[in-house]
Amino acid sequence: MRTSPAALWCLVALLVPVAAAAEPTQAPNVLFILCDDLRPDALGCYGSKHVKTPQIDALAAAGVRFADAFCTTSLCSPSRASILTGLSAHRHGVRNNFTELPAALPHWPARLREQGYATGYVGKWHMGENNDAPRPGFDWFVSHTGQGKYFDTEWNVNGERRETPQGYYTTVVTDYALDWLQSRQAGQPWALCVGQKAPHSFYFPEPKYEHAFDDVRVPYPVSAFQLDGKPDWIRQRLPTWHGIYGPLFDWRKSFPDTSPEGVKDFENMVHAYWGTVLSVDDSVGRLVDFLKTTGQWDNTLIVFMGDNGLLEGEHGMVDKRTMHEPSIRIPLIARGPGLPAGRVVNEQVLTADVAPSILAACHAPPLADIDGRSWLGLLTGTGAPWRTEWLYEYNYEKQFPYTPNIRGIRTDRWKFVRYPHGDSTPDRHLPELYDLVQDPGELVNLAADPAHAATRADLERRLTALLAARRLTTEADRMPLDEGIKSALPDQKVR
Ligand SMILES: [Ca+2]
Repeated sequence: MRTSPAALWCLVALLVPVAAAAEPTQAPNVLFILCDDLRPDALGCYGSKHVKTPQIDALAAAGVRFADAFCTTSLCSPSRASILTGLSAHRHGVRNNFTELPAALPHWPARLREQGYATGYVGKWHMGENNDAPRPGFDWFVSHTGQGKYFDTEWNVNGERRETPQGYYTTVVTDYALDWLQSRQAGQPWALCVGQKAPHSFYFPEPKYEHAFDDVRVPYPVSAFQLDGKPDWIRQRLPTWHGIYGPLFDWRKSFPDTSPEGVKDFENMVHAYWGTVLSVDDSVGRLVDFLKTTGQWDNTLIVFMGDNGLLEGEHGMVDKRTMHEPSIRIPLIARGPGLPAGRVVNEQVLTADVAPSILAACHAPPLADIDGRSWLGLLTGTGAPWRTEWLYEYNYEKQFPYTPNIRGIRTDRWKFVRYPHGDSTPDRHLPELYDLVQDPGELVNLAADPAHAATRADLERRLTALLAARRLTTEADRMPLDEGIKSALPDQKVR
């Protein structure tokens, strides 16, 4: 049967209002959940064989899962500042874990507050080690100093009182979040940030999950024993605070331990890390239940993510900071009005993209002159061409002398990593070059391979151009002097 042009026009006319009605007409609420040091592969929806996370998996199924999401500095405070402001570390200035987020910097919750949102932050803030006072941009701010504790943390409740509710951090932070959500006024949109401590070290699961993985064997990864051709500092890191033969965040009492039997300490550490994630999944379930039972599920944007990745034995390392894949990969899931369901995005998205994306989803004015881009266009196929390369930066920390300065570039296929000395003199560490398509585990460093000299030269040039575009010439790119990898343990107060 043929359809006449007029009939087609009528059909289009009928469809247009339906399509328009699908667009959200009222400002969506925002529930933002930030985990600390969460590896994507510690979640079921990112392929974990052992960690069951049905609540988080359900969010991914109902929304968008970003398969290639990255932090641009793999460290808590710099990454958190990028997520809030849309800026890279060299621009927001939070370049270590002891720097306050500059109060004058615009960030996405503050922008939503200007648009009439009620804004709340509960949980780990961790920009400004000893300051638990309320920060600008939030109507309600409940946090603590430093890392907080898995049990019985002392909280500063909105600058009004300090209290120490007994119990497990993940449960307590969810209780606070639900208290605030229950007190919302009908008709006013809200944005709530929930800063989870989990699964950050030192890993203490909730008692009911202490033995959840007793039957799972966890060997050291293959890459821990394939360090030939890698820069020397990687071998030097092995027995330190951030190496697999070191104390493993107290899971090993006698160290360094290079014995094969020492893997049992490593296995216990990973089990505990996974255990803390199970409680995060329970927390997500409670928050989602609340939204559904109060009729707010359909009009709430939920963004669930981690602040940085984590090495779990890869290349002989624990902790993060480096530019290797497990250190820079983060989980990122977004679900809400106007977003597709069951979509997996493979473009490289960054921590700095979160702020512009949330603001765009809320139809709020964008933050000016930022480094990140909204990924909403990626979801609808209407955006401009997406980035194909980006800059990674990390600055040597005297308090944690286990990782050199890093300036690196990651393209869709290649990764090139330089380790500047910090005084504009030529690099003293061998760089790293990986073909991420042929070698996703980064086992073979191609930096010194003559067959890849042209690729290395091209990536060096592109990295220099990325830096220069941000006015980070060799002379202008200030960073600490690399004092080398050291065996000393970090100060107890900052671990
Ligand atoms: Ca972190």
